[in-house]
This record gives sequence, structure tokens and C-alpha cells, in this order.
Amino acid sequence: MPKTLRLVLGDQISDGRLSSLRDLDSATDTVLFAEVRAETDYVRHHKQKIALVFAGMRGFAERLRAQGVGVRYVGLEDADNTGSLIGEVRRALAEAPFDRVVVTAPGEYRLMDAFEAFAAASNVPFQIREDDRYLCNASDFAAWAHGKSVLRMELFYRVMRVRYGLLLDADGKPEGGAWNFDKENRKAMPKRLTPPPHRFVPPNAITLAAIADVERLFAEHFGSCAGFFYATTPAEAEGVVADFLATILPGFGEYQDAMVRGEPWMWHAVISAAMNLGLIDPLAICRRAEAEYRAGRAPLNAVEGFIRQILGWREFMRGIYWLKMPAFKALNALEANRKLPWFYWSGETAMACIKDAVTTTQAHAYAHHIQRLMVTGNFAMLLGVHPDEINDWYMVVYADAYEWVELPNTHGMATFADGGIIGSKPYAASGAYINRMSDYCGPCRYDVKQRIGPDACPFNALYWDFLARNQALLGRNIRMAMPYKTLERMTPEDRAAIATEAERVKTEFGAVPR
Ligand code: FAD
Ligand code: DLZ
Ligand code: SF4
Repeated sequence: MPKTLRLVLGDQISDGRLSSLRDLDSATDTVLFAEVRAETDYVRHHKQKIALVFAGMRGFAERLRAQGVGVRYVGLEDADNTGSLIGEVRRALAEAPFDRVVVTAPGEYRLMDAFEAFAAASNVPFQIREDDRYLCNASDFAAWAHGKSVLRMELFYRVMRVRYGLLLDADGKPEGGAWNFDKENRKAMPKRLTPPPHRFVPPNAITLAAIADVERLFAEHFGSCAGFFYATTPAEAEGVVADFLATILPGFGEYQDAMVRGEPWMWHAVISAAMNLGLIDPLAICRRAEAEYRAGRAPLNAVEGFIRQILGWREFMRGIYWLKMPAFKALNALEANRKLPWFYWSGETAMACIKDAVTTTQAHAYAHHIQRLMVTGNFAMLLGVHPDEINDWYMVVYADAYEWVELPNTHGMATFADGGIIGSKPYAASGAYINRMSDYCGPCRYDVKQRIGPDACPFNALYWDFLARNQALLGRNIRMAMPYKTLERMTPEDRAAIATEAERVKTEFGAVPR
């Protein structure tokens, strides 16, 4: 067997499931982990994300050592640390002879590009293996996409359900007679309901040490580690998953789109950080969710909704990323060109909805989907913030942020920068939507019913201004017909007042041209 150097990246914490370790020979091989500035600093990640990745890597290295595997672990502060993953591969090759280097494909285009360039130039064979922890690889996705003029998650999801035999009846038809039960899943939250408690993991000794290092070395990064609760080992992640299946899954779905003050988790799973790190197997959790339905412990709308998020949305986003990169990142269909308001970083705003989303994000490196999509994402789109600024913010602030999943969600879902590759229309909404789906507006300093003036909810004028500014691109979109009809009924004076008000709001919030 060739003596092999096996590089494991910070989001490849998948004991027993990693293609780069599959033929590992502990008698000859070395597994390389490297904490490097190129990865900690390419965006100024939330402190909790760095702590999560370091704790994940350190714990995995310990488990491999305990199995008798040779591990070369390069700490961030090691004297000779070169600062990059390729630098660390080069250094390891210079210090000991290896016949080849093996790595599982990275999740981000920039690293894949760098690895492919290194592989082409390296004297030692450098093998990049497919990352088969996902359920649809890039070539299968490209084959599915081939010849289609529009790519929609719903159709992809049906193919995936059949491929994996998930939630099918005895005739191979969708369980319950429909592929999608989303209509049952858009309720606002009734006052009398209390969301279930979530299982949060107290940091273990390795995690505590990683947190201390991060507090010391990344003090100026966004957020706080004080409330760190993420699983960093497979055993901890298993506890979270078991708890989710037993207590949260049965209510998953119905209130997916609801937002409640002081309730950051609701019926969301809060598993994306652990799953993107590699700790949770996506297919296994889908099968276990299906088993809960088959055993009569969780209803179909909940289980179907959950499986759709993972088998459908997560895989669809990854497929689009690898199909469309690198051009995808440069898209700016709405020609947005403004700066992101400072309160996205500080949380210092009187807008109750944004304040809640940002302060939750600072404290937990988490906000649920509707906060990301309809509060922070929607507002940045209405302001006309440049996609690069929005993309940078989402990459920085969430513990689950990796470009393969973050970029399609921002460009495709939140800002329509992709011009409709992912969604058929922008998720633009005024304050009325937030008022309907949350309890934010009541105590807010702004009045959700007003459109113009110092007390008017800022979403309102911005929403109509957004529609007016983008009428050439969006006005003929059949799914936008209703709001455009309303816009067209407005007098020229109303429209002028909205434009003036929108400009005033943008200036007040610092969303000025870049
Ligand atoms: P739940 O709501 O409980 O859903 C269960 C799981 O389904 C999630 O853990 C996730 O793995 C998957 N999922 C659900 N929706 C999506 C989606 N749209 N895309 C991909 N997977 C999905 N998710 C990330 O993992 N990383 C990101 O960087 C990220 N950035 C986002 C940015 C924006 C602007 C938006 C609108 C969404 C983003 N999402 C991202 C998707 C989604 O918001 C998160 O996956 C979800 O909030 C994670 O919380 P949860 O585990 O409680 O998810
Ligand atoms: C996110 C991250 C961070 C913060 N630090 C490291 C690191 O020091 N070493 C490492 O191998 N990986 C790290 N990562 C994860 C990588 O950025 C991730 O593997 C790529 O972005 C590809 O998804
Ligand atoms: Fe947000 Fe407007 Fe409601 Fe205030 S009134 S919480 S700004 S939607």
C-alpha cells in the first residue's frame, strides 16, 4: 500500500464516513489536520464557528489517535505554521516521504480551485476524492439539470425521494398522496402555545479549550462564545438528534414560518451547524425521521417537511452551487449597489424584528430560516444592498455558514441576485408579512400600518420602492401580478412620496451607494 498523507478539513468531522480515510492503513499513513489563518480569516467568522471547527478537528484527531492512527495536528499558534492548508501539505511532504496525498473534496470553490492547481503542479500525486457524505453528487445533479430551462427544487426533490425510497407507499407513490404538505406548514403561532425545550450541549473539555483559544486569538471577531451550546463530537450530535426526533419533530412544520420574540428555536431542529461540520449523516437522519412517522409518533406533514429540507433544499442548493460556480457569485440581477447598514453588525436599531434576529445571531451564531429570509435578507434586498456585502454578512455570522450552502441561499432565496435560477420570484415583503407571522410589531417603535413618516415601518416604503425600481425586470412576473396591480393603482404623487421616503430611510440607515 502506498504510504499516504491524508488531509482532513475542518468541516470533515465524519468518523467512519470520510472518503479520504476509507482505505487508511494505520501502519503507514498519517492524517493531517491544520488550523490555519487562511481558513480562519478569509471571512471574519463568528467566534462560535471557529470554536466549533477547532473543537471538531481536535476531537476527531484524538479519536483517531486512540485507534492507533498516526496524526499530525498543526495548531494555529505552532511556530512553523505556514498559514494555509496547501502550505501545511507542502511542509508535511518536506519533512517526511509520502507516496501520495489524499483529501476529500472541499466544500468551497476557492479551495477546490487551489487544490486542483496544487494537484496539477505537485510532484507527489494529490488525489481529490468525491465527498460522498452528500446525497447527490455534482455530476448527477448536472445530469438532472441538463436540458431543463428552469431548475426547481420541488422537481429535484421528487427524484431524490424516489432514488432513496423515502416516504413512498407500496406502489412507489408519495406517501399520503402528495409530495409536499407545505400548505399545512405556514401558520402563525397561537399565543397559548409554548415551543418545546431544545437540548443544548454543555461544552466538553476540548470544546472549552477551543473556546478559550478563540476568545484570546479572535477577540475582534463577530459575536460571543458565552452561550456556546453546539455538539462537537458524534456522540454529542447523536444526543441532539435523538432528542430532536423524540420531542421536536412531531411539531416540525406547522409553525416553520412563524417568528416569536425571545424564542429563537421554535420547532426548528438546530442541527445545521453539526450537520455541515460532518457530525450528522443526512440520509440517516431522514430515514430515522421516516421511521418516526411509520411508528405513528410523528405526523406526515412534519416528517415530509423535515425530509424536504434536507433531501430537497440542502442537496438542491449544493447542486446549484457546483453547477453554477464561479459565475454564480458575481451575479447581481437587480443591480443592487448599496452598503449594508451598520446595525447588521451591532444590533443597535429600533426595528424590533431586525434587532431580535441580529442579537440572537450574535449570541448563538444562529437564526432560523424565516428570520434569515424574511427579516435580515428581505430588508437588505429592499434597501438595495450589494450582494457581496450581504453574502459576506451571512458567511460571517452563522455557525453553519459554508459557501456551498450560504451563497445559493443569499443569491437565490434572500436577494434574487441570481435573477431566478433558484426561485421564481423575490421573497420581497412589507411589514404586513412580518406582522402576520410574528409578535414583533406590537411593541416596536415603528408603526407597521404607516407607509410614510418618521414613525412608519421602514419595510413599507422600501417594499413599494423596490417594486417600482425593479418593474422592468419583475413587472411581467405572473407571481408578482398582485402587488404590481396595487402599485399601478397608486397616483404619481403617492409613488413620488414613496421614492422620497425610501431614499430618506436608506440614507438614515447608511445604506448609501458604495
Ligand atoms: P431547520 O429549519 O430545522 O431545517 C432542518 C435542516 O434542513 C437544516 O438543519 C438544514 O440542514 C436543512 N435546510 C433547511 N433549509 C435549508 C436551505 N434553504 N438550504 C439548505 N439547507 C436547508 N443553511 C446553512 O446550513 N448554512 C448557511 O450558511 C445558510 N445560510 C442561509 C442564508 C439565508 C439568507 C437563508 C434564507 C437561509 C440560509 N440557510 C443556511 C438555510 C437555513 O436557514 C438553515 O439551514 C436553517 O435555518 C438551519 O437551522 P435548523 O437546523 O434549525 O434548520
Ligand atoms: C471554517 C474553518 C475554519 C474557521 N478554520 C479551519 C481551519 O483552521 N482548518 C481547516 O482545515 N478548516 C477550517 N475551516 C473549514 C474550511 O474553511 C472548510 O473546509 C472549507 O471552507 C471548505 O468547506
Ligand atoms: Fe419590523 Fe416594521 Fe414590525 Fe417594527 S413595525 S417589527 S420594523 S416589521
